[in-house]
Amino acid sequence: MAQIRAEKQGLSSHKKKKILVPSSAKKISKTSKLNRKPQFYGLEKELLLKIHDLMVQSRALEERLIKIYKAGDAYFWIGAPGEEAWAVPLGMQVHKGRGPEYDWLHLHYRGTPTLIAMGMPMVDSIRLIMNRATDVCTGGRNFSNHYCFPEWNVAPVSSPIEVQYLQALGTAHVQKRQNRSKGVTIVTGGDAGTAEGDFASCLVWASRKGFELPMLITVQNNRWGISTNYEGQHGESQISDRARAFNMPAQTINGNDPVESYIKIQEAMTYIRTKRKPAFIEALVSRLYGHSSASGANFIKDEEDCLIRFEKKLIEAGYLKSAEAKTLFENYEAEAQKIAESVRQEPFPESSTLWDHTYANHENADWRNF
Ligand SMILES: Cc1ncc(C[n+]2csc(CCOP(=O)(O)OP(=O)(O)O)c2C)c(N)n1
Ligand SMILES: [Mg+2]
Repeated sequence: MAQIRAEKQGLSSHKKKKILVPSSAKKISKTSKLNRKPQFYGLEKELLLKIHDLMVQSRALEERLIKIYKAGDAYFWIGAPGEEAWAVPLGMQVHKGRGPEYDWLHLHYRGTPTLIAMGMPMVDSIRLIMNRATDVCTGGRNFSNHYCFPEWNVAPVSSPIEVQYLQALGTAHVQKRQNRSKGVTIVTGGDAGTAEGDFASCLVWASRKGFELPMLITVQNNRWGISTNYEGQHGESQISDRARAFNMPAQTINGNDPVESYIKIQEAMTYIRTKRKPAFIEALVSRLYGHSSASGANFIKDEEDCLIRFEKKLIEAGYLKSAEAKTLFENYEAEAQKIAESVRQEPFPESSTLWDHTYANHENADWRNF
């Protein structure tokens, strides 16, 4: 699929972005063994192919979610095609489990690649968008990409943007206080959302001297907030400049490059796990299908496609054949289609379950009980 799209787009028309060479990666590449290719900064072939596989799976799933919406089998789609090169390496480096000893995730509505990398089965995402009672995240009550996995410390995704930056302070605070493990808190969100006070409060509370919090604070900058573009909205040169003012290591990276993402996340995670202090990453990403179904969910051909970019590199390095990449996509696509057909037969939630898991004053929030 990615190849087909590459031909349609014409690879030469890709936006030229400056690729930052990871600082520690330079050192790694000097010691490269024979089976390592210098352009991958020491990452092994096996790891690269794993990243690619997860990116393909996530893309095939997201494109299926869009088809489900367009076929009338869902009310709304929002998701992450175009963020895989950032979000897959993130998910691969999560120490997953339940409780403060493990990493906590406060994701926004573009978390599919991270969860696929953590091992989420595609069916979970499909049941969620199709609002089936079998949806393990919300019982069929929320939008696509609004995940919730208590067993992996994945907090419920919130539709109001940016509130996750405050909620993340809570789990990071517990992790700091307990100081028993290397568990960290990860928070993600978009560029436009950084205009909200929650983002500023997060930087303030994460960085107080003597009580710095073990947090990876991230922003996925796709240069859009629905239909408002980045230009004209920011006085700062880079969003990461704001975090730097709070004395935390902060960088802006090419989130369309999974190698750069993997290495930079690894560096930041190591720092946070050992120092128990925050670090910040702004990842420059693409928005391949616009904001959501509200803006049509059509493919935007001017955006750089991280999957095509990565596949090209892997093929040039001799790690992957074009036909293999095509088959991989087709297999995931067929699997997702089959799952969607089967989920269509599953029941919607009963109206009697409407108030389950909602609370007011420690009681079930069904107003009819009050
Ligand atoms: C508090 C709040 N204000 C406004 C909205 C409407 N809204 C939904 S997404 C969005 C744009 C967010 O843009 P950005 O933070 O850059 O994330 P992106 O969608 O680009 O990934 C807005 C304004 C909302 N959901 N919540
Ligand atoms: Mg944005």
